[in-house]
Amino acid sequence: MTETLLAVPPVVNDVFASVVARNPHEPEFQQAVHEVLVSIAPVLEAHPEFVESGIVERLVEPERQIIFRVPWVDDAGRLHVNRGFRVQFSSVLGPYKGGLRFHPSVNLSIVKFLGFEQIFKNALTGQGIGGGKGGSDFDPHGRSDAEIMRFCQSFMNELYRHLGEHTDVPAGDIGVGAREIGYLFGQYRKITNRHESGMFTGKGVQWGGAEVRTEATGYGAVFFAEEMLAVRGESLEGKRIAVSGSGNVAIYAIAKAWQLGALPVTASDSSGYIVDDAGIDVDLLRQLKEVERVRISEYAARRSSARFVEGARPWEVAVDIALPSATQNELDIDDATALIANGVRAVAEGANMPTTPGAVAAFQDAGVLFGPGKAANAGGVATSALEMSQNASRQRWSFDDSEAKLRQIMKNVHDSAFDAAARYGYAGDYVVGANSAGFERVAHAMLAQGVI
Ligand code: NDP
Ligand code: 2IT
Repeated sequence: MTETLLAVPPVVNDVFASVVARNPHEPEFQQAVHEVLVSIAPVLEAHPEFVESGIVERLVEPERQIIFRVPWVDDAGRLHVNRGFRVQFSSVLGPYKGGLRFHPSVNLSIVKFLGFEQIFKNALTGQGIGGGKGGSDFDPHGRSDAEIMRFCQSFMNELYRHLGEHTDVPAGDIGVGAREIGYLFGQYRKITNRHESGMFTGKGVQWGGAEVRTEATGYGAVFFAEEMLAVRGESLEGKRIAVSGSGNVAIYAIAKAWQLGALPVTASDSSGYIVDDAGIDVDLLRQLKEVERVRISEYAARRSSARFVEGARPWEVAVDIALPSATQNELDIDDATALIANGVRAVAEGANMPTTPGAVAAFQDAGVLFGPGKAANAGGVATSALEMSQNASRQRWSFDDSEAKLRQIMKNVHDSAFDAAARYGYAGDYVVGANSAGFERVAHAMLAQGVI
C-alpha cells in the first residue's frame, strides 16, 4: 500500500505517506486508511476548512492506545502470557465504542484498522458513539470454559480502568460472544463494585442485554443487501446466497436470508466451506457452532444434501448474492472474478474489510452492487447503541420493536451512503458514500470541538 494517490488533494497523499512512515508494520491499518482517504477526497475539496484545521492528520492518530500483559494459567497448570489491546480512536461523537476480538492473528495493525473503521461506521448510524476496538492474540479454540473464564478475568483485571458507560463501551467480535461477555462483565462488576449495565453491550437478555443485539449484525447485512437491490427494482426473493463464516454474523445473516425468501447455500470456517443446495439448516449450524463448537465439516457429516470442501472458500459456488462474514481480506480478486463470472448481483460485507481493494474495484467495474462493511454491518453496533439507551433509561424494548428500529436504521444508513455518493458525483458507489457520510459527521464535530 505504498502507491502514490493521483487526482486527490495534496493533504491525502501527504497524510497517507506519513501514516505509512509512522506505522510501517501495519498493513491492515494502512489498507483501511488508504480506502477512507481516497474516498473522502471530494469532501475535502468541498470543505477547505477541514483541511485547514488538520482534521485528517488528527483522525489517523488514535486518541489513546493501550497494550497490556494478560497472564493466565491453563487447566494443566501451565502459565500463558497473551497480549491485550484497546485502541481508543475517537470520542468526538460519544464514548469509544467497538468490539473485542480474541484470535491468534490479533496485533496492533488489526486492532487499529478495526478501530479506524469503527469511527466512520458508528458516525454513519447517526447515534452518539465514538470509535474504538480491542482484543487479544488469545486463541479460544479448544479451551475449556474454566480457561476462557480465567483468561477473561485476567484481561479485565487491566482493561477495567479504561472502561465505563461514559468512557469506553466494548462488545463482542471474533471469538468474543455471549459466554466471554458474561465473564468480562462479571469481572468488571467485581472489581468496580458497580452494576454498570451500560459499560458493555451484547449482554445476556436476562441481565441488561438488548433484544436483537445477538441477531443484529447478520440481520442488518441482509437488510442492507435488500435496500441495495431495491434501488434496482430487485428483491431477495428466490436469490441464492453465499455466506462465509459460521459465527455470530454468518448464522443470523443466513437466518434472515431465509425469512426474506432467499436460499442461503454456504457457510464456512477456517478449515473450509460447506455447500448445501437444499439451503443451510440454521438449527443444525447453531447446534454445531454455538453448542458443540466443532468444525464445519461436521455439518456435511450430518446432512446428506451438503458437502464439505476442505481448505477452500465459498466464492466458487454460483450465487446471486455474496455476504462475506468471516474475517478481513477473505475475498480476493480471483474470488471476485469467479463470482462475477457466475453472475453475482450484489455483495454486502457482514465482516470488516473482508474484500481486498482489487476485488472491490472488480465488483464495481462489473456493475455489481457493493455494500462496504462500514455500512452493511453497522446494524450490530447500532443495536449496541440501542442497548446503551435501554440501560440508561432502565427500559426493555420488545424483540419486534427492536427489529423494526434496526430495519429503519439500516434503511437510513443505506440512504445516507447512497445520497452522499450522489452528492459528490459518485452515484451508486457505496464505498465513497459510506466513507463520505461518516467522515462529514465526524469532521464537523471535530471542527466544533477545537484542536484536541
Ligand atoms: P465469530 O467468532 O462468531 O465467527 C467468526 C467466523 O469467522 C468463524 O466461523 C471463524 O472460523 C471464521 N474465521 C475467523 N477468522 C478466520 C480466518 N482467519 N480465516 C477463515 N475463517 C475465519 O465472529 P463474528 O461472527 O462476530 O465476526 C465475523 C466478522 O464480522 C468479523 O470481521 C467481525 O469483525 C465482523 N463484525 C462482527 C460484529 C458483531 O456484532 N459480532 C459486528 C460487525 C462486524 P474459525 O472458528 O475456524 O476461526
Ligand atoms: O465491528 C463491529 O461493529 C462490532 N464488532 C460490534 C461493535 C459493538 O460495539 O457493538
